Amino acid sequence: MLEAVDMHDPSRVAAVVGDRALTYAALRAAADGFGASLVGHRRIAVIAEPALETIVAIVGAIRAGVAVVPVNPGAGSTELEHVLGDCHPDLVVRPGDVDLHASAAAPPIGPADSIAALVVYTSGTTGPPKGVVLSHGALRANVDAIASTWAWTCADTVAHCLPLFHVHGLVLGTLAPLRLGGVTQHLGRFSVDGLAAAARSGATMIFGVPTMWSRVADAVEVDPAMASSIAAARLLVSGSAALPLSVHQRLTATLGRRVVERYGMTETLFSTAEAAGTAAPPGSVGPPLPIVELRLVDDEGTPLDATDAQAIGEVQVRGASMFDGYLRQPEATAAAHTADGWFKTGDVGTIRADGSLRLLGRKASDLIKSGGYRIGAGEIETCLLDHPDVAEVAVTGEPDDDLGERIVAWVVVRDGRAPTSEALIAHVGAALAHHKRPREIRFLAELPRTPLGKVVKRSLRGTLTA
Ligand code: MCA
Ligand code: AMP
Repeated sequence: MLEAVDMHDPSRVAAVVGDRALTYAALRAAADGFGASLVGHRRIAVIAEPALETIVAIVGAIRAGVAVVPVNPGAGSTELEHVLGDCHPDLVVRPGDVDLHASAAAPPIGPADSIAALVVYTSGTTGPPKGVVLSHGALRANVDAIASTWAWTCADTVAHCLPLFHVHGLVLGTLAPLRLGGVTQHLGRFSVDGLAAAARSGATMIFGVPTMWSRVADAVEVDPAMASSIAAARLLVSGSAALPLSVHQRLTATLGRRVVERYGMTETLFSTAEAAGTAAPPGSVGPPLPIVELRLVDDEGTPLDATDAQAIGEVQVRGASMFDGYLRQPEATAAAHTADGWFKTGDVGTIRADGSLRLLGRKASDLIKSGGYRIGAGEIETCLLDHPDVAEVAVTGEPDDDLGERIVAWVVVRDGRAPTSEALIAHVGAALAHHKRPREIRFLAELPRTPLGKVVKRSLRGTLTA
């Protein structure tokens, strides 16, 4: 997947994080120096701070054929223990462990396509996060397909401020430009100023989640100079969650440019993308990439007529960029696929007459998308039930203008206890990741339940406006 790094112009800048940069020659030397230290290792965990050292460690390991588990640097104790206990890394690497001046005698021999390159942890509806195993071949096929859709070449610089522990920031924002010989520029922390400055200094592509684009819309509407800087990039891309129509329209009006959408999932990598310069109606996430087969099925799993633009069903995907399975979880892997090998995304959509996909929602209401992060309600419920003051809990994702959905925890406290919201939010933050903290705690005397005892989350939502 990253053998191509050897072929790129050594004097060209490869990676920029904040105000530090590495050329291809420096990246290759440091990455292969690091990779050479991993002899005998199968899998390493990398605490994925946005830093050049993180990029060097990940590139070095991947080039050496050692799988990388990128870990959220803000992971709390329970989450970290789970991830490290589940993937058994041979080594846990932090940025301070990586020497940017290391070097290796010779480049490693390119690993086979079938070897695991990444294991990315992501939430499901129940239980703790699962490790999604992605091979070199899947990454290569996916990057090359999306590059052809976007006419993405070594002349492009991608600017972004996405986390490096999910595939949006890591695969699309970082590894793809390095495979293609272009530049990956990470701003460290999200800021609209930073994105505008990057575009002024030559960034040609800007990648973000809808929450970022919504904040860009707020900023550019009151700052025409910032608007023209951002509009100078040739491709503005939104993904990881639905871009609200209003944000799409505001950006088009202010920038004079359309933000294009693409759709993906940790398990499938990127499945659809609008081509640069297309004029599809807002809400379209584009047609399937050339290597992706996509279909809709009804509730019984029967495929729907692909030419029927009215048909609504679950999106199923297969092709060369699919994951190998959930790490050490063959049952979960099998349950996520049909007998004939289609991956069940859980997303619901329609296919327009022009072949592009339009997403309408998800089958499971227990998966929350907040700020572009995928969060399982069950993981937060389990965590809150560990708190001594909590008797019962239900977690939901409520509509939110900025985040898409915000996490709300509905809590019944134990008799005689009176925890504060802050204490419960801090409890989740210490155990899980910061973005899994509920934004709001609602205390209730009891949870609405069916006669069989199942919580009726829909009725909880009704009480928000009451
Ligand atoms: C947040 N804060 C809180 C709480 N939550 N304080 C108290 N209680 C809470 N519950 C604090 C934060 O710590 C922060 O404080 C401040 O409030 C603002 O937080 P927030 O609104 O979350 O803003 P943010 O921290 O700037 O984050 C927004 C973000 C972030 C930058 C958009 O959500 C993000 O990076 N999202 C990207 C997710 C992503 O990459 N997903 C891709 C998955 P302070 O300022 O003091 O720190 S891959 C995928 O989906 C597929 C494959 C695909 O298709 O891409
Ligand atoms: P994750 O595995 O964190 O990558 O989350 C994948 C999920 O994000 C998908 O199953 C979708 O529900 C959602 N998603 C990704 N891209 C888009 C998009 N462009 N529009 C709507 N939802 C999206």
